[in-house]
Amino acid sequence: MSLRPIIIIPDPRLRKVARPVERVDERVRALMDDMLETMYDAPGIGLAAPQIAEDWRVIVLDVAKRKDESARAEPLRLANPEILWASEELSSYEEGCLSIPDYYEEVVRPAKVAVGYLDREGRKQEIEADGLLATCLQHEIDHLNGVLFIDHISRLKRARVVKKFEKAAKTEPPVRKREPPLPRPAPAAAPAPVKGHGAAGDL
Ligand code: K1U
Ligand code: ZN
Repeated sequence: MSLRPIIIIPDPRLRKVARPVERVDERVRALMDDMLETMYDAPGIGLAAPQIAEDWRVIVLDVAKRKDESARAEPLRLANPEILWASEELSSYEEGCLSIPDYYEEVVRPAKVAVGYLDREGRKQEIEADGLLATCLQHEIDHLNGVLFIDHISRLKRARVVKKFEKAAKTEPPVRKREPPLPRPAPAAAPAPVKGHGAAGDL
């Protein structure tokens, strides 16, 4: 498994319609595993293959850790996901996107969905979702069609955020900036003996 760089807007690869997977083979499984590792590391609750510049209809999700970091991982790996049904009832959620770092906005989408897909073994599956999982599935499937969550917000807000990232792209490399790792604590060294302050029992 390996960590992959996440591309950010205005990278044109985020606007392409991704190719369907013909067969879930070892290469697709390796891609799914790389994507999960990259998503957990980001950290995020979902990731679509185009976000790591892979032109395949593959998404991964794990919404279990959204509220509770210590919750057990519940990874989902989906190839060729398709929305089979969406509720008329709508819900609003403040969404973010790893390809649009540090920008959050309310998005209104169907509250419940049924999604068909191929799992890690290439078996046909169906999942019914509501709440955050329904939101995240729709966000990730949008990525496979070159659609970003900012396409669901007002034209004015979208123009503002796109302009900001276009300006940054002229001066910075087009991958998501990562926080530098925290400095490791220095290995505990034996305290130097202080003359005249020896505790009772010192040799
Ligand atoms: O597709 C992506 O860019 C991932 C995105 C998924 C998503 C988030 C919120 C609503 C719908 C879809 C993210 O994961 S953004 C980061 C995020 O939500 C998060 C960050 C830290 C801890 C937990 C979640
Ligand atoms: Zn996204």
